[in-house]
Amino acid sequence: MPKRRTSKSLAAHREALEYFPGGVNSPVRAFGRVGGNPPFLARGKGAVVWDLDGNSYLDFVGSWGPLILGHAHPKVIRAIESAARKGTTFGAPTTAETALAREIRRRMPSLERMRFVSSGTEAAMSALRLARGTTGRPKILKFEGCYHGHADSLLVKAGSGALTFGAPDSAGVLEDVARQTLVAQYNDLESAAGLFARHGREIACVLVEPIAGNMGVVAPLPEFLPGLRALCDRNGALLIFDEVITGFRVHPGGAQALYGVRPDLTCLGKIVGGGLPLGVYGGRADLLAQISPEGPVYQAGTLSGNPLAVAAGLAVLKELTPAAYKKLERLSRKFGEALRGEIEDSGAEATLVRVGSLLTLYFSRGPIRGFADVMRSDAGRFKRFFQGALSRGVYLAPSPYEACFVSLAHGEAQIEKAAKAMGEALREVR
Ligand code: KE4
Repeated sequence: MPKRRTSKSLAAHREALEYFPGGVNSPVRAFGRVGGNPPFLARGKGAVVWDLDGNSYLDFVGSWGPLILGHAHPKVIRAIESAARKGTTFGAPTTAETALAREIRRRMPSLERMRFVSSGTEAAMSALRLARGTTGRPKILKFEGCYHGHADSLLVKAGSGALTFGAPDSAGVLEDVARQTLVAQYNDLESAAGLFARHGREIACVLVEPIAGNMGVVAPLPEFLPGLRALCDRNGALLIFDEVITGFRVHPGGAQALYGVRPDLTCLGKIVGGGLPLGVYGGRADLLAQISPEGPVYQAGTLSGNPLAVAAGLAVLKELTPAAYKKLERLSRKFGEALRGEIEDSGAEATLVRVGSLLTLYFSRGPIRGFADVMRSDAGRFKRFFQGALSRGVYLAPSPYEACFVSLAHGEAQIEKAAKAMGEALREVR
């Protein structure tokens, strides 16, 4: 394999380390899970990114999900330019925000009313506050391996076996806060039912990624999401779908449309901002009426509903036509089939999980149903596989516990080339 030139990225990382922890502005970018120094990216176009040293890569990170149309889509760039010429932010209402809300609700009717924020973290933390504020209950129930941004209540890991309460998963998160977060096992209704049996009347909400994307991709078992809906209804708790990854990706109406389960509240991010900072939380009108200034639950944001992010989001949603989803599924299926062929030919002990254009390759036998299965996969082999793919010009998510994303900008030839390169990398780590 030709050795990648890396001197400019190395120098850039060295300087960035003087300013930022890990030299990065979000931890996973530091390549801690895969070793080596991260390429500093300089430009992206379509499915390709270039680093400072001029190396090009087929990009399957897509900025962790927003870039369903690929990098620098001309219609998105034009929409941002045109909005910017009128001013970048007002801190006042604009009709563009209403237009985006109209488009969101047309696709996801469970968002009867909503509020724009600037990140998925803000969306999730605001939805939690709304759930607690409207139910008057202190506890929340999440699932091990699911990630919902970095609000204190959500940086909580499963307590030790006996403990049903969460334990802090980060320094700085108070025990008292973590204790209000209950942690169940994904795809295990019994574990959620058990926590409701012990804490039922204290649980304000269940917060779940309807398709897990932050322990790697894990699909919901058929009875899981309907079962959570029933558990919440029986116990007077709210069901919150975190569709920051899945919203507008796995179906025009998100995972809630794909699986036919209507949550009380939904969190959105990534695609909805078209690659600019925008998050959304929304749902039942009676709940949103409790949000300030109409109700007692406070939430605010200087750049909420920012005109540039709203313009970019509108431009992306406009391109997500039924034909676009058909094309995305065809490309993603082709990629999945090619990768499964490479796994078979290589004889590697590996399992590919694909849900739509979300994929993760696990270095273990399947099935991959939840956190325990994921933890059995070989992170060391993933690390070598990742580096092998990168050296062959394929930029995968730099962690075994993340999703890779196919975009509408990926061409058939690029998909084939990537699968072949990943097959070669597989054979090196068999
Ligand atoms: P942000 O605050 O990063 O916009 O969104 C938080 C979030 C909420 N919910 C889900 C399901 C998410 O996946 C995320 C963020 N995803 C991560 C990686 N999977 C973003 C990448 C990063 O942290 O740098």
